[in-house]
Amino acid sequence: MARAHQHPFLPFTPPRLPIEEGLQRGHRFHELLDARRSVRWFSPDPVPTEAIELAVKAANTAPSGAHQQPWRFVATQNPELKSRIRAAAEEEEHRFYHERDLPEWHAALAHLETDATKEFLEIAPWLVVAFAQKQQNGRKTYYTNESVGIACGFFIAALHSMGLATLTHTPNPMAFLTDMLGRDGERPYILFPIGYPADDCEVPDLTRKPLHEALTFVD
Ligand code: IYR
Repeated sequence: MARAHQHPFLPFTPPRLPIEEGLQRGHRFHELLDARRSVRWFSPDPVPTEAIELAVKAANTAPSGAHQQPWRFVATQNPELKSRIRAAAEEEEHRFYHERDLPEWHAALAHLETDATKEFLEIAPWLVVAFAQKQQNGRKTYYTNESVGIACGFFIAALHSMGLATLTHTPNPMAFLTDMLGRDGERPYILFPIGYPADDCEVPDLTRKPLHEALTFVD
């Protein structure tokens, strides 16, 4: 079909997979993702820079509002910077756990046994912060949170595919990361400690909600 365009378009005709092969891949992909867990006990073993680059390359393929790609991933393995980030995060978390009156939130979290101590921020070899760009060169971005959220999902999946673990850590509030990482005008979205799980890593005994609670078909 010859469509008239005002902007450049390209043919997009990826090979169609046989149905069975597509389903097999879907099963394998689910199996891969189902083995992922959020980790709070990391090994200090180093992780190559290339793994971080690959995960951000995967994140950078995410769909975004108006294709504005309103994300910036800032990565560090600098021990001094990591310990400053830990100190600032723990200060916020101390207020969150011990000073703010948030009984319902605290009750909802109890089963994770989290507290204000965030030693993983120093132990994990990498910290990566995803920032959201509400503006780019003075112009508003659209669906910023959705776009950065999707990119972070791809990022997490890519890390997992490389055998790496992470945590979607959101110290509350986390504006201190904007200054510490020099990202003026960008909003910290998620702080990811990244590494291999520690040999004695444990995770809460959680189950995924059943498919029928996650999916509704409507005729
Ligand atoms: N930011 C705190 C609290 C916290 C909040 C949620 I929602 C969690 O799923 C887990 C923790 C912390 O990191 O401990």
